[in-house]
Amino acid sequence: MHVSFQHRRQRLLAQLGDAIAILPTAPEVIRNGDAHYPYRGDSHFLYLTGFSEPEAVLVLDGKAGKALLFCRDKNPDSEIWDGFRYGPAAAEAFGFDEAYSIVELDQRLPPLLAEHAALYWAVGRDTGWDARIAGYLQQARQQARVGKDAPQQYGDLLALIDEMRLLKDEREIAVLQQAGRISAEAHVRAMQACRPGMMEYQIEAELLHHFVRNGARQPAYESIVAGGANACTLHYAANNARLNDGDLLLIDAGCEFNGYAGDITRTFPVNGRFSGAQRDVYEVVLAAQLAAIAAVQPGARLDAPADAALRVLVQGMLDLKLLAGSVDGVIESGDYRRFYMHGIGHFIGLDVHDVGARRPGGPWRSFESGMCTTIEPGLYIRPDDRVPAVFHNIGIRIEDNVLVTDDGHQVYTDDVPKRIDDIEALMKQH
Ligand SMILES: [Mn+2]
Repeated sequence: MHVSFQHRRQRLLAQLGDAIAILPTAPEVIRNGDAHYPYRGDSHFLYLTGFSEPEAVLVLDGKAGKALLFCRDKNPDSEIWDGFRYGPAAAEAFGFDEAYSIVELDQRLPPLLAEHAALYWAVGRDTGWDARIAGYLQQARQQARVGKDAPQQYGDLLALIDEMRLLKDEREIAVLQQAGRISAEAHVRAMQACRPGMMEYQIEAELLHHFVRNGARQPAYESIVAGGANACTLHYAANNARLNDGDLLLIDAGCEFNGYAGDITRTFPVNGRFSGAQRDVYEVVLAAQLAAIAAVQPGARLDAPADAALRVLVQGMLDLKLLAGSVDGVIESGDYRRFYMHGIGHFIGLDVHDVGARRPGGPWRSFESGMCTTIEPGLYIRPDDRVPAVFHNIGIRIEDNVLVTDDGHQVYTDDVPKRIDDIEALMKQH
């Protein structure tokens, strides 16, 4: 299993040439008192190591072509309380060339830096490591007086890793698909459980239940379970209102499975039947989503899905009399932002909003096989005298996760229905 992590480190080492790179994982974070938030390692670190313990640092020695891990020591007393630690035996288990105790980092790093002319790290991320690395550099320069060089060139390590993470490898695709499958099943469970009178958090519980049961201990982000008007709050997270007969329910939720995120949104009627007005708005959003997904093709520009969705959404806004004018005029003026005020989607991977420059150096880049993106148009109609009252408080978003393949794309979150007939049929069974 560690072969793919080794392979990624080798690919990065090849780019580093004679440089050295330092990559710490994320710190543990106190929630309150002496209780911690559930620990989650740094995504870049996890991508290159698969090593999920805190207090660990990866060092890539470009000159020697070696990957070194600094990690917590074995500690029988601590392990009684907090569980197993690999200790430096992690070297063999995870395929590092060498592994050392984290307490040796301060002493081993300066002489190692003194061997290299260039240094890469996560420059300027405000993690405390800028200052720490400045200290190591100072010591390395002092050692340079006795006949060694210290790094004189510095680079942003994350920019290199971001480019790698942008194109998912086979192992990542398999894990993403599993995260997508579990997330989709959880949405099905939520649709089946939903009844008028329930609380939003009771539906959230259905989602979390399915995630955890399937080995995804955490959601990839705070679940949005938004009934009725709450759906018009884009990042609604209170999840504590009652679900009313006749309202829609918007759920934006996905699990994190083996470090990888799922991110699905569905909107469906609390009572299982769309009203006429809900149906009209829903069909516009669904048509926009399908048009955007169709535009996800290798070689197509990254902004093609946004353009495709926007034209459909704006035509729908005109047809529903939310706005007046022409499609081009409304796009030009930006008036559509009253009802559609976010982007079409984002890359997805280890981070739910995953890394990767969309316009490196200016022009849009194109889709390539192995990229993974969400497609999530929406319409949010707050009460407004200028808008037919029948549409007030309708908020609809439909989101799927899409993998770019060699000859097109694959929507791998479609185990949960999104066509009106299919949603109503599923909810009718329950
Ligand atoms: Mn999303």
